[in-house]
Amino acid sequence: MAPTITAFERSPDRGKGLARDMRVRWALEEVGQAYEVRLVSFAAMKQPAHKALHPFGQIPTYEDGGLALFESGAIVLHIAERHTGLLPADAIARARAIAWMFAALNTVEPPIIERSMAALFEKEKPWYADRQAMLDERVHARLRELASRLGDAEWLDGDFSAGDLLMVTVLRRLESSRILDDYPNLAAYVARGEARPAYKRAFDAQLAVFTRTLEPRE
Ligand code: GTB
Repeated sequence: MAPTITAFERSPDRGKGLARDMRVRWALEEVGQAYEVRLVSFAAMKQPAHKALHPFGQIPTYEDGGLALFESGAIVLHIAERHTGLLPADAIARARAIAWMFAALNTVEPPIIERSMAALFEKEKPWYADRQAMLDERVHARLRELASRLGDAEWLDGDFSAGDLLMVTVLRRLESSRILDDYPNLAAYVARGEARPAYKRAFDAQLAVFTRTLEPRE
C-alpha cells in the first residue's frame, strides 16, 4: 500500500507550493515512492480524527501501515532513511546532511516565518516599521551566512540531499519578497532545486489540487 499524506483542501497560497505538504511530496517524488493524498479542510484539521494523527491539528501528516507521523521534517527524514537518494550512504556524510535538515528548519526557517507572519498580521500596528526592519535584518543575517557557506557549490554538502530539499522549500517562502535578489547564489540554488524533475512533479500535483477546487462542481 502506498503511504497517505494530508494536504490543504484549498491552500491559501493558491497552489504556489508553499504549504509544507510540498516538501513531503517532493521527497516522495525524489525517491520514486507513489503516494495517496487525503485533502483536509481547516475545520476537519481541528476535529478529533485528524488530531489523533496530528496533535496540533495541522498538515502534513503521513500514514504508512501502522505508522502515523506528523512534522514535515520528521516525515522527510523517515522517507530519506527508508529509500536511497536523499541521504548519503556514508555515516559521516549522512550525519552532515541531517545537520543541514535541522539547519533549514531550526535556524533558517524561524526568522523567515516570523517576518512573513508580521507582514500578514501586524502591518497596521504603529510599531510595524521598526519591527519589520529588525526582522528583515535577522533574515539577512542568516542569508549572508548561508550564501557564504554555499559559495559556488551546487548543493550544501556534496550531492543533493534531504538537507537541500528542506532548505530550498524554506528559501522559497522569500520569493515574493525579492530578498533573494540580494543573494544571487541562493537564488540560483533555489532555481536548481525547482528545476529537478521530482520537484516539478510534486509542484504540479499540489497545483492540480488548487485548480481542481476552482472548477465548478456539479
Ligand atoms: N512544524 C510543522 C511541520 O513542519 O509540519 C508545521 C506544520 C504547519 O505549519 N502546517 C500548516 C497548517 O496546517 C500548513 S503549512 N496550518 C493550519 C493551522 O495551523 O491551522 C504552513 C503554510 C500555510 C500556508 C502557506 N501559504 O498559503 O503560503 C504557507 C505555509
